[in-house]
Amino acid sequence: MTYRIDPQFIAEQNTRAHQQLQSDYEALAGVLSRRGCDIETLTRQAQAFAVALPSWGVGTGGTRFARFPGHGEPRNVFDKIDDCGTIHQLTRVTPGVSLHFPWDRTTDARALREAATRLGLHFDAVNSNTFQDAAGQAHSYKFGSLTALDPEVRAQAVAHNIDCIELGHALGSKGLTVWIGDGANFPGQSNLRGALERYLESMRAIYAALPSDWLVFIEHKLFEPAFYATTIADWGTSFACATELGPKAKCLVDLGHHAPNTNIEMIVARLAQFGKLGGFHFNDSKYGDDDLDSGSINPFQLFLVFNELRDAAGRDGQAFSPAYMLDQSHNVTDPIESLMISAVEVQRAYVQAALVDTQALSHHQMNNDALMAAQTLKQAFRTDVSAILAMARYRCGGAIDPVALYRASAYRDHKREERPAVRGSSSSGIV
Ligand code: LRH
Ligand code: MN
Repeated sequence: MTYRIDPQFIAEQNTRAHQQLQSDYEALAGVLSRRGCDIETLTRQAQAFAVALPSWGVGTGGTRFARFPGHGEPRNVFDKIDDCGTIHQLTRVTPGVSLHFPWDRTTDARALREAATRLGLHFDAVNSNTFQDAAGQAHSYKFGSLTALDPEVRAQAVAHNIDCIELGHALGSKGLTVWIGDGANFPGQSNLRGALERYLESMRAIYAALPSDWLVFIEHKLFEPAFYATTIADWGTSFACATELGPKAKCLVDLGHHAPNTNIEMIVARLAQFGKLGGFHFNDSKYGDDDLDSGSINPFQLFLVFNELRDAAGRDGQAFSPAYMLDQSHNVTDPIESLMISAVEVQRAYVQAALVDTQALSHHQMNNDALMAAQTLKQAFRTDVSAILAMARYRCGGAIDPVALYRASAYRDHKREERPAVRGSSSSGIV
């Protein structure tokens, strides 16, 4: 039996915090009603919001320099699902888990699916991995995978992606995310057009293997591990390829995969306008692909992304349902705490964007009143919606204060007992 936080303990902890929450909630209700906003509508929207967890994010992450594992690290995909279950139990906003193969490979898909279902979880898009050589692999990806010059290497990479689709299908997933590190470190090392032609040839084979109700997400990234030219380096290349491949191919925006100061919210608006915005890997960064906690460095950017998503949803209605996923690496915090806080920060940006007075905004825009248009957005961003987020958790049986409750439960200590450290194990994925 693995330790689970007792729902009774959650109820007891919430009882202590509920009175304060109720008064904060009523105070916010007053502020919002003066703006013509109904707090109950916003709370229902918050309850309906969801962002998927990265299975590879519940183990301690690291860099190329070092990784400092914590206690009670997940040892396999079942431990990872266990921790994802606890994050959803307390936040009620993360019912989906995005798996990564071969890191999460299992021979018993049924048992894994049942374990997830018992924890109220389902599987979101799965991720292939042709940026590392797996044990026993016939051909190396040192010089690329889907773009490799050697047709046997490309065939191996295509076969791996089709294998991910089959395993994902058995787990109830409906999407495949393809991020490749393929590229060059020297000018002249590879023919840039040739590489992309080989990429499209490989992706057509993967696309042909997609079940009818599946999507494939193309994830662009400016650099790393390639440091001169990356084959799928930006949204333009991703968009061109997704358009070339067909309606089941969409673009995935990882917030950390752009040059510093890139206007990511405008990329979101563009991809949404042309019906190719498939999903997100939310995180934050200061310099490169830092994979820091969402909203921890630039929460205004996260808000502006959701402001564009609000605009797109207003235009495209139900047809517009991008996949929301976190993709982070937790090197110095307890991954469970970071993922809980990050999921709530993404939910916060979503609710703040719903607070935008769209009538006033378009009025100021139509009158070229730049200052008042900017202030209209800022008013929504400056609104502290914490009471709405906490009430949404409370009404869904979660924790009013997830991190405080998690620490009070001593969950990590219980896992330290259950999961004796395995020296040198880095099965969780990142480094
Ligand atoms: C690449 C990336 C990709 C994942 C990997 C874990 O940087 O963002 O989404 O496969 O991180
Ligand atoms: Mn990513």
